[in-house]
Amino acid sequence: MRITALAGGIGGARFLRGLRHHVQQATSDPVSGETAGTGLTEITVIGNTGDDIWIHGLRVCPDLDTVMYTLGDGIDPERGWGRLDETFRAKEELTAYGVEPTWFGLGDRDIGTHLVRTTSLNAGYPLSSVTEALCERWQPGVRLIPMTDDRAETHVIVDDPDNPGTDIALHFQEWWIRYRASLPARRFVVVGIEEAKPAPGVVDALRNADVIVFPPSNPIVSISTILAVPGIADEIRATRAPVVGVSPIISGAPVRGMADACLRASGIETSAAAVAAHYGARSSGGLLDGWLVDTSDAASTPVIEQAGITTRAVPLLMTDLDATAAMAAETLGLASRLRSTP
Ligand code: FO1
Repeated sequence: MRITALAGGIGGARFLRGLRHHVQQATSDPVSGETAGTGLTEITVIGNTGDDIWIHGLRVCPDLDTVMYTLGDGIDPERGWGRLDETFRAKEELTAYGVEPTWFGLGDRDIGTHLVRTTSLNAGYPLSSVTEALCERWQPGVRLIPMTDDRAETHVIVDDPDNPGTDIALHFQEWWIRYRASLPARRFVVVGIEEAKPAPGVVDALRNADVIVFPPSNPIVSISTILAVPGIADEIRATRAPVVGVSPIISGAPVRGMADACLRASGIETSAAAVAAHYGARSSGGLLDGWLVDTSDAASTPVIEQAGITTRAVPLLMTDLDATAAMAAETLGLASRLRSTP
């Protein structure tokens, strides 16, 4: 059984940990229902690279690292990003020298990952090969592939705080970390996305999946950025696999992060139904066959179903591993029902 998931950072990584746990626990195949042992269930994760940034000459890939560290048990669980037992001595030294950016939390252990990645990239290895090599250490239990090996960097167009009335482009990380997404974003621009190609393995993972999952990642700067890589959305529209998404919005608000600021900038209401509509129903040219909303949003089920997306209201708060494993079970259960209905 092949499961392919698109993923951004913290929310997506937490969901994937539950998905992996559920699949490992399943006595029978989670989608086909065949008894265990009749076929290993593989999980392929297509990771967002729009958040990637050069910091002090190092290539930092926040969403890839968050998935790798979370599934490899190296993540700082409180922050949700960066390394467990982290120190920031190098950052303190850089700040003492007055070297910008001082707003980016670059941890000493994390620098180890960025040094290996940067050295490998400079030696000519593509990001997908470098990610595979880094995962050799972390053994995340999934195959993690960047959405593209090409440059595709999310920038945010905002009103210049130092010169109101003129637009400037900030790297997503500066908008997200330095300004906490407080500067109203006019729009997002993923620099280089038009020329980007799906990384090796991405098309195959979509074309040959038995189920495709959109975890509760940021729908704009994570999932939609992956979908913006030419070819990826079309592969999802054409695949035989059921496509099931999990709402990142519960009772009109994101549980963590600032997805509402991103949705607002894109003119999308912050609701489970609006995010489903943003992805669209595959039966009418969009991407989703199924959608999970939290029980608190059960009332929105009829309007989403009317749009052609089979919807289930289940608990979506990722409070612990059992909760996220239960969400994963509901996701695969819905996919299974969608597979068996013509
Ligand atoms: N997020 C913050 O809120 N503050 C930081 O200083 C910060 C540093 C950082 C370093 C490495 C990394 O992989 C992630 C980091 N993040 C930080 C999180 C990051 O901005 C977000 O996880 C994603 O880019 C959005 O999903």
